[in-house]
Amino acid sequence: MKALLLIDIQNGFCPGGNLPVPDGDQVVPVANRLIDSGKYDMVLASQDWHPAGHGSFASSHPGKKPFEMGMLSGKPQMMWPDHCVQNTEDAMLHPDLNVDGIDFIQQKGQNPAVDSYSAFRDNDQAALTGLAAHLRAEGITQLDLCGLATDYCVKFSALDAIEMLQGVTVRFIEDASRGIDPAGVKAAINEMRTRGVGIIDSKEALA
Ligand code: VGL
Ligand code: ZN
Repeated sequence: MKALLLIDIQNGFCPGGNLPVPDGDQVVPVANRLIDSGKYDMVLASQDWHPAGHGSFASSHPGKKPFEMGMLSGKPQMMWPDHCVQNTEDAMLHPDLNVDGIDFIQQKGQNPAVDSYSAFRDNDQAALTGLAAHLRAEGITQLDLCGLATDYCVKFSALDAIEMLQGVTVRFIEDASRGIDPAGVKAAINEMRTRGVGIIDSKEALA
């Protein structure tokens, strides 16, 4: 059972969105080729889905500017611009993404007191989204991940998949992903590789 997990391919993380990842929209045609390939038994997507006034937003912390560090529930937290607020255009999956080919959407980031980069659990690791249980119940043996952003939500999802889905082969599809910070992307790929994530490109995934 092979599954494809598309991370946060949303307007908010594409050019014109509130937290744009450079060239974020360029993952869409690659993701569509993967979705349409017939190589996957199941296609899943995550969707960053914050309530207005979420605690990861700089605007929720008087005096804080976006991309500064702040604190959230006693822990260091990157202060993000307001993004992916529930039921806004910014939170919608990219309009060119083949959503008809997606079997399951996992929303995350609803708790205003904690951020959730991973599609599997909140950053404090307290609350699970239920995605791991769903994938286990489906009996998946291989999970390929890609999307936005490599240095945040893709990385944390891949590392959680390694930890929470024992025995499942986890692979990161590099050319179907983009990151916020080039140095962060390099470090994220090294960390994923060190922790047992396979680093591949879409050509290999489609082979
Ligand atoms: C993400 C920052 C804040 C992501 C989500 O999808 O990588 N990054 N929320
Ligand atoms: Zn977010």
